[in-house]
Amino acid sequence: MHPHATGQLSNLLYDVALAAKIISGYVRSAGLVDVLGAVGHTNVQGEEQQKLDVLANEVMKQAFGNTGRVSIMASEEEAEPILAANGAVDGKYVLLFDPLDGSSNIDVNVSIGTIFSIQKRLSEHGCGNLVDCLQSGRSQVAAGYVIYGSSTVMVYSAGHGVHCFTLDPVIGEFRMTNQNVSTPPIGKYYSINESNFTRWSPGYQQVVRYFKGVEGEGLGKNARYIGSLVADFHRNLLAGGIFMYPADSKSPKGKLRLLYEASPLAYIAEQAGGAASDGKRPILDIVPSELHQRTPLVIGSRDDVEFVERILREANATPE
Ligand code: P6P
Repeated sequence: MHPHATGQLSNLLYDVALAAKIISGYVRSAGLVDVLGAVGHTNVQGEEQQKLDVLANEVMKQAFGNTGRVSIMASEEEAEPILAANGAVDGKYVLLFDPLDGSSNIDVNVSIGTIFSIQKRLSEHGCGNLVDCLQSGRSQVAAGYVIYGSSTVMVYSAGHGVHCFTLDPVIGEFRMTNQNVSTPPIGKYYSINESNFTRWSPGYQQVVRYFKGVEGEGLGKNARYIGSLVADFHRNLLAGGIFMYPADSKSPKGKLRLLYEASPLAYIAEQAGGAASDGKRPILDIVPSELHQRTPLVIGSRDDVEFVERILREANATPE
């Protein structure tokens, strides 16, 4: 497919796999070694940093900072982009990542995950810069996540379908366990934090009434909300479902981050035949203006996303 490929992207994905193995080791030994709990300060997001957050962030920086393949990185845990070390400023790629999403769940042994997005740098030579990081999700060359659940599974796409690899602890390698994942167009599940109901717009309240069967003939969906984005997304990707994190009166721009949460997962969703939107437009079409900007997120089964967008449009068209 790519006769001029140099192999750098393949090697970069192996770097992701290496980082995932190391982080998985820390996650699986949490509780046995002193990696649980908070570090006692907050990150750039204002969220209390967990020890594993810091560890996972350091692992990602180490795994990519010296390979010569990446020129600049952006992490949820870092206020500013991180330039590659050792003069690897000519790396072709930009890496954006959430080193450990869902970390509030770490101490209670709930699945968590690493999310990554790979872009090509725009500037030809010299150091990577912020502009290289602020590209729309549509230009990603690859993206994916690693879920540390009952097993450690790496899910990625490089534009030719979505593929899953499960870490085999016996040989210490990822082995393909699911090829060309296809998300059912209508899902079994809806995932949303219903304790925020009173803060949502009337449109989202109406959507959830439909999903619960309070309105209409009922859409026969089950509520599943783990509170760990990667875990909720992964279940919906495989079984069919929709995840929603609306903007609300507390988070007027939404809670989830565009560059290293919504965009990479939207890339995966679309590659698997699903969809991802901010409620109005495709996530992948959003051109970011800030590194840590947030977005509302509606993601998963294609027809479910279209249904939510329709209800939101109708609600906005109806005078309150
Ligand atoms: P809430 C975890 O903190 C996270 O960033 C995502 O993994 C998860 O989907 C979301 O926040 C949960 O947020 O407000 O429902 O607890």
